[in-house]
Amino acid sequence: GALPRDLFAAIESLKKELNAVILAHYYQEPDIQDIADFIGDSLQLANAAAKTNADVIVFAGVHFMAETAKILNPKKLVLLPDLDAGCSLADSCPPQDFAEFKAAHPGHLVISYINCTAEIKAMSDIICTSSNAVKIVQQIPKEQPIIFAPDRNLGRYVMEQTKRDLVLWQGSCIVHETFSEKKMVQLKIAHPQAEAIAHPECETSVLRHASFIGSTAALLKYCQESPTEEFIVATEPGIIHQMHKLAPHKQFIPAPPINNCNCNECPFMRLNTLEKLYLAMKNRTPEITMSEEIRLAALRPMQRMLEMSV
Ligand code: CIZ
Ligand code: SF4
Repeated sequence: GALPRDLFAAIESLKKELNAVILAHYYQEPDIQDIADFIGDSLQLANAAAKTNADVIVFAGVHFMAETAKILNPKKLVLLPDLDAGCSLADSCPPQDFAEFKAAHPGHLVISYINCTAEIKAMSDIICTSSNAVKIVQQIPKEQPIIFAPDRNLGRYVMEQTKRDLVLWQGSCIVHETFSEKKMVQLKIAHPQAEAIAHPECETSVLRHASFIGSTAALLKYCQESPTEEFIVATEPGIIHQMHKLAPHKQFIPAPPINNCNCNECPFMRLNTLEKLYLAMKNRTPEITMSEEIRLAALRPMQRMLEMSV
């Protein structure tokens, strides 16, 4: 059928009817961020999902994040506006291959970045995020060998920060690997007052030009608190919408990708649209489901992260 003229109003009314909460990631398009009840990075959204009293969680993010919400809320209906909103990083770690990798490294503790599927979480000992990865690795005894999955860039960054050797699964994010070192340097020359900031999923060649490296939440906080007026931002540019809101007088320049494309936008995140979000709520589908066996196995390393992060 035809879409309502005012999608914002229609979504608000469905929200009341379903007792739903809309959680949106910083990389979602601005309209979706503006209608959300809560905006955050994957960990903040997982925490919001764990605390909500709503009956329905509308998850405007990618599949592994909605799965994380379901792991924490088995009784709730978790809707994802577009089921094809996957993640190149999560997909770079297929469960069967990872099982073989684990078997080839007996005695290793498996620490996985939250950007992975429920199956990979279920094969892990501890989950981490880009905010707590360094702190979690530092709590593991030095003699304990560790596999770190799936992001090799975050893994390499954690190795540098902790001075520990980690066995890295060679996965990566197509978005964070598109930033061009050369263009970043040119941009810094053109904007000598600007400070470059980056997410640790970026490659070393980009990270070395950043004066601050952190999770999306840490980057947002940094822009607000730093006296700098101008920033070059090396992560998905959706986050700049919140940067503008938190520091309206400052300038934010998206770090340039290798080609003249908008390929620094996450194509998976951007599959979600306001229309699809409305339709998901109206039709109560597509919904995230998983077996109870996988859910419980994936929950255990998530709980371990929460215990280790206090
Ligand atoms: O690259 C991503 O998907 C990130 C940084 C997610 C998150 O919220 O940490
Ligand atoms: Fe996955 Fe990268 Fe997109 Fe994040 S930005 S959802 S890691 S593909």
